[in-house]
Amino acid sequence: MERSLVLVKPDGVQRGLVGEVISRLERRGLRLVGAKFLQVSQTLAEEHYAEHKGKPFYDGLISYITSSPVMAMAWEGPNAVAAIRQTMGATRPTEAAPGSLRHDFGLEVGRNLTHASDQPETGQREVGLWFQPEELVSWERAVDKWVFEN
Ligand code: IDP
Ligand code: MG
Repeated sequence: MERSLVLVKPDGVQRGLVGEVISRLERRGLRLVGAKFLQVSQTLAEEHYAEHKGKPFYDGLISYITSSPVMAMAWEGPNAVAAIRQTMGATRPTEAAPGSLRHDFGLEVGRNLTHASDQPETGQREVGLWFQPEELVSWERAVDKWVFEN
């Protein structure tokens, strides 16, 4: 089953949107497999955002993600990565589709509320970076057969 890392970033936590994010993902039919609330270390932030090192917004991005606690989660489902990125909306809130989280709650790219993995392989890697294997729960829901075709 495809997995994605989802972060409610410091602005989302400070604005009381953790429940909103979880609610939208649950409503979509995705299955939660791990969750923790943490203050992100400099090391974890740099590893997580390694692909952006050297970009003009990199330093601001690292200070943003380490500025206040985040809610880190692992979610799974068929096409989980694409589904979750669609629910979050485009990186820039003013380009995000109406009804998406970043559209409905955001204005600026540097305060865009959430992170979600961008490819299935990234999802595997990022879930592995943020969670120990024993922190992830494999489970089934009675409703799964009504949400997942196979
Ligand atoms: P994503 O979060 O939608 O995957 P990425 O391009 O991977 O977007 O960028 C990572 C994060 O870096 C974005 O979510 C946003 O917080 C921040 N970011 C991206 N581009 C800019 C920018 O031009 N200015 C400020 N922050 C940016
Ligand atoms: Mg990204």
